[in-house]
Amino acid sequence: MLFGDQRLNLSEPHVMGVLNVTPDSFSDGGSLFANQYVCLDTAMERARAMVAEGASFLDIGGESTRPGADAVSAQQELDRVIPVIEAIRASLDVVISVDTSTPEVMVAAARAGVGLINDVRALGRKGALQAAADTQLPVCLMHMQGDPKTMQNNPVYDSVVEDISAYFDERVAQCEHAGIPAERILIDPGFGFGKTLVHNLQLLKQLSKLVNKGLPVLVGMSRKSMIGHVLNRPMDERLYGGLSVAVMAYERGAQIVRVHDVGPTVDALHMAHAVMVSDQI
Ligand code: PT1
Repeated sequence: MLFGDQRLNLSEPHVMGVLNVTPDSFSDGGSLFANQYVCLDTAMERARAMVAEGASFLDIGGESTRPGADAVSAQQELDRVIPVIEAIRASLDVVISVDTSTPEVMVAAARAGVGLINDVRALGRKGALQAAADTQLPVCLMHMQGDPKTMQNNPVYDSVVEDISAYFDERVAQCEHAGIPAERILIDPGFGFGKTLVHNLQLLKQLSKLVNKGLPVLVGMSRKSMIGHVLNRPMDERLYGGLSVAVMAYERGAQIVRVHDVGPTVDALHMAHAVMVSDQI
């Protein structure tokens, strides 16, 4: 699949490293906000480290979307993400993904050289479908029930996997209508976005049903509360749980795994991949 000017072979697993440039990021490991200068320096240090550890993508986000997070202005987001995108683009060989729902940010990030638009609101904001179509970049459509502020109070589904599968059928059709062909669409079930623990576990177990649509699947479970709740571990002790679910997602057909701990995840998926292709040698 072509991400801007970089091509990735999605028959192998890929790791997307999280680079948050928000003051209120949910995971301390990714939060880099202090002041403009320290922020850019620290962000670049993290970016270099994640590329050295084998990340194929770096996902740059200027709006926290963890449960309970507040909204930010478009200008705030632009000020946070564009300098980081430009600096990475100038010095690192990696596909840059912009984690945004804001049309102006999509357009500016595309000009600055990103290869993927990652939108947790699946291009649902006014003007987002058109902005994303205009960039001609691939887009990752993530499923979310509700909005970040309130999504975790009592999420309900008839059947979580069927509901999300139907949601993507409809959303992909709307994207195609707006000028985004299916060849440029990735999907993500949105672990932790308006889902109970049981919803998240069922989604992972039955992830193959989403993979079956034929679109590349991206997942993000790194350090999330679904791991914390099962293991009764705080944020900084969820690595082994995260590696377990990363491998399970890959085995079920997910091609891209969004994580904070790039090096360990690259090793885990590399090992899993060797097993998965062993009968094709
Ligand atoms: C994700 C994702 C994302 N997650 C994509 N983008 C976040 N494509 C940000 C918790 O339950 O999964 N896919 N961008 C981070 N959001 C959350 C959600 C963080 C839930 C934590 C939780 O702890």
